[in-house]
Amino acid sequence: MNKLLAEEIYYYMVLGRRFEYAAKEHYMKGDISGFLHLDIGQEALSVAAMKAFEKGDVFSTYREHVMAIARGIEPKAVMAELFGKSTGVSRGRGGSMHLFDPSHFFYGGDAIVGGQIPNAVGCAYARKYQGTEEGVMVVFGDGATNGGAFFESLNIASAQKLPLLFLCENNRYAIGTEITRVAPFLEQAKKAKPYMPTYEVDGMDALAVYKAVRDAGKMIQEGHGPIFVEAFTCRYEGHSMSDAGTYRSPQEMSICKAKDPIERLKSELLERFGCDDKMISTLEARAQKAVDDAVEFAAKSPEPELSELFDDIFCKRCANVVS
Ligand SMILES: Cc1ncc(C[n+]2csc(CCOP(=O)(O)OP(=O)(O)O)c2C)c(N)n1
Ligand SMILES: [Mg+2]
Repeated sequence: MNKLLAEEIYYYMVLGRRFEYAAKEHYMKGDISGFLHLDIGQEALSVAAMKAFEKGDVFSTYREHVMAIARGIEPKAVMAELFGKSTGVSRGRGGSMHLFDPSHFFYGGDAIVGGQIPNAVGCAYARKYQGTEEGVMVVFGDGATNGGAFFESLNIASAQKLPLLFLCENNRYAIGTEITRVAPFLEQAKKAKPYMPTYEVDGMDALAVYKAVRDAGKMIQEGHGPIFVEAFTCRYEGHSMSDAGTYRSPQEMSICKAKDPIERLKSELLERFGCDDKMISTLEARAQKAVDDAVEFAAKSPEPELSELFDDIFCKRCANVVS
């Protein structure tokens, strides 16, 4: 890791957090509707994983705004998508959970918990068949590892030696259900162990995440078959905007926040990479400007045309669709 890359990761983490707070504010003002799942607290994982896996295909969860931005999708296009505007990355048709941009090899955002995992398996199979080297990364939560599709995916990815990096973001909760109430252990990598090599990493440590994902990415690209990386992290906000998060105690949250990934990387930049306070302020100001510009762009952008309502759907003027 060099200084420039560490600074870039810091920039995207600050941008990601401020973007999410802006999204929260505009949700409360009524500019954003539908579901909104914030990534606040999990930025080390979202940013460092994307930076470490720059070339291949990425499939992710619905908690993906920061991943999409770190992947290179313009914050303006992401915010406009949350606002449901025609300038959004999915042309205002997907919203928060369906940020989709093939030009950045980023295929969502999936509202179905774990739905992205078999999709990624299919993509990895195609990539192997085509003989491309980059491989595929799929990001999913701890809760998604309890679904059948997850186990089927481990099985076939392993049997076919697919170039697939399974990245589990274990924030210990599926909405309000603590993972150990519905799984026999905290470490979900144990489920993957019979099928492939597994690694655990501190998901609050951006530099550690970067290294783990980069090493795992190289291994899948060298043809060793799938790999499972589990990153332990913490979401600071409720599951979505409709969750007050009352199932977690103030003590639990303060232990979590004491490991804040942005503060941690900031200390590393200052102490290990020789950054000064001025550089940190410059990065933070740039990040804030990107967020302000994104909000302004989204607010001023037009709504999709009513005439486009039936575009991109299988059913044209169906009887059961109100037009
Ligand atoms: C197949 C399916 N079942 C249930 C839901 C409802 N649901 C939405 S999010 C969620 C929790 C998922 O938790 P996890 O996979 O740990 O991801 P996190 O929200 O923690 O990032 C559930 C059960 C859904 N969207 N899809
Ligand atoms: Mg979870």
